Amino acid sequence: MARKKIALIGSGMIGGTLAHLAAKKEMGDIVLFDIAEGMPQGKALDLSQCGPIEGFDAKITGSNDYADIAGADVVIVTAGVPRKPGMSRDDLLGINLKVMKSVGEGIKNNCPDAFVICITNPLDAMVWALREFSGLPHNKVVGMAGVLDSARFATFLAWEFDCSVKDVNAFVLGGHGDTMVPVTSYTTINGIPVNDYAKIKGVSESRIDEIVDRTRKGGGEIVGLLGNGSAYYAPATSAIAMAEAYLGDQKRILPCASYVEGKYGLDGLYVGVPTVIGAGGTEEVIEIELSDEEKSNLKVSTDAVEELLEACKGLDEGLK
Ligand code: A3D
Repeated sequence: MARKKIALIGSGMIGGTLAHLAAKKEMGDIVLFDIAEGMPQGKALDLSQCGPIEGFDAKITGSNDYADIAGADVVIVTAGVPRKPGMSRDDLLGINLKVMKSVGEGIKNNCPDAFVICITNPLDAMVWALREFSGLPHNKVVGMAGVLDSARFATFLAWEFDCSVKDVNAFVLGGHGDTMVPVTSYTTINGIPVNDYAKIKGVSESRIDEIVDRTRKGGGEIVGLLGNGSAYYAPATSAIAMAEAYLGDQKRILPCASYVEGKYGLDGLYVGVPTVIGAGGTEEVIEIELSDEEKSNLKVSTDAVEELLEACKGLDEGLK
């Protein structure tokens, strides 16, 4: 059986980390694409030389030509600019929308059967734009955010309870911004609802609220500390989990920015919801019962995404 082909559009901090992880896991051969000349080729050469030490045979190449992503099975998009301290994700809208146009067209012309995972911010609007520009079906274009946001929530909870991260199943819904909705009613410590476990461990409700707040601002905390650029290790790890779910037809239920039509009272919007990922791409959006407070928090978050999308559609007209 031929090896799978993974195309990484954008070979910066996340792109390079994605390539390393995908090679180590031998997910397939890897093409690093970027507009910066020499950089993807240099990273590909450097990463290839990890092969003899780490024992992988994945072929890694760098390119500035979209023809080289032809026939890719999975495309992960990080092309664009990341945040600088003081910038919100939404500040990136205009610049990254133009980038999504060229990337979408590159995918449409070279690998229209791929499963496409978008990471570029502002995420919920960029995944919508990428779908529009690529013309791929909605079930083959998805955004990575919820896996990362849930991992941040799980990390902070594991630290608080001094328990294994393996036992924390954390759940975050909504847009990838400060209005995201960490859902405590579906968050468990090995099956024990987090609020019950907090009582057992003597952790106050207000402390859980602080952890929820830190999760919402988790990306900004790292931007502030790095001083230049944004998080890349955990974002790359999250997208790799989604790519593996697709390539292995794993039917995992992962929180992703999926196209929601009809469920959660939404009508044609990309936003973070629990999604089954298998060989069919995003195969199903799972609609869960929410409390009134969670519903109203989700509404605030989806309203913010809708507002951003309207701004995006206005700019999009200018690109036609
Ligand atoms: P960075 O290291 O700057 O890499 C981006 C790369 O994109 C650079 O190498 C650029 O040369 C390249 N690029 C720019 N324009 C184009 C183009 N038109 N075609 C191809 N390549 C291009 O950034 P990064 O890897 O740290 O972050 C990438 C994106 O991910 C940014 O938009 C971040 O905001 C976003 N991000 C999202 C999350 C989520 O959870 C959704 C988390 C972290 C970062």
